[in-house]
Amino acid sequence: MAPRRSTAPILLTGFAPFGEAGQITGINPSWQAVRALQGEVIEGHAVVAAELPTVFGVAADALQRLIGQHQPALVICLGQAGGRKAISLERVAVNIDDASQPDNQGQQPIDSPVVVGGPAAYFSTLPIKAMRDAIQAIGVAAEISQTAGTYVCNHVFYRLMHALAQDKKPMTGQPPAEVRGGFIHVPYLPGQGMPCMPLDDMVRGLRVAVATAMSTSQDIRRSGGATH
Ligand code: PCA
Repeated sequence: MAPRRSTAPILLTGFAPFGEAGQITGINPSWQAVRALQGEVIEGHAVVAAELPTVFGVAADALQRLIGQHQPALVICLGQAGGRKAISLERVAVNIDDASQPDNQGQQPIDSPVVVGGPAAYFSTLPIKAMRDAIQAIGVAAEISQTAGTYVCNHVFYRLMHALAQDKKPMTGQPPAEVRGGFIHVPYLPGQGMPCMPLDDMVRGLRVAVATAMSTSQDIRRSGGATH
């Protein structure tokens, strides 16, 4: 039986190391950060942390299985974004795979849809502005990002939002549970490359972001846009 909503866990995922930075250090900061919160109770909900393979298709299938298994109240997937200097709250997932490098199984899709016939894009259903402000308020760098790229992170983000959108369709006659979902990119850890952010800052930022997602029903309206 599915757990009651009030006790449903928070599902957080990170990715396996990939690419040059991953091969050199054997680390993906997204997994390090979510692993640190495994078992912690935030706003009355226990965190379940899981590592996804950095592989098109396989990662999204694994995520869908985890959602079915845990029936979470909230799902946030995280990934590494080398070159960024702040915790990035992603606004939108696009229906395109366009890989600039092979994934961990050597796949390199170019200009193919994530879901054939799916909508062009899905917006995050997280209160990203409130989350950004809450992270900044504890002194950790945070920003709104207008693109999660077109690699495995965007792929998983899109499949997450697609799955949650499908779940909303009434199939049982029961009122559908509104499960929020979204994606956060994190910078390199020290030693992986520059710019970087200490793990402790990432974990503190993530903790407050998750708490804000659980406690904020209506996002705030303050600009998160770039000027170009
Ligand atoms: N970052 C990659 C995939 C896995 C990860 O951690 C991305 O941004 O697509």
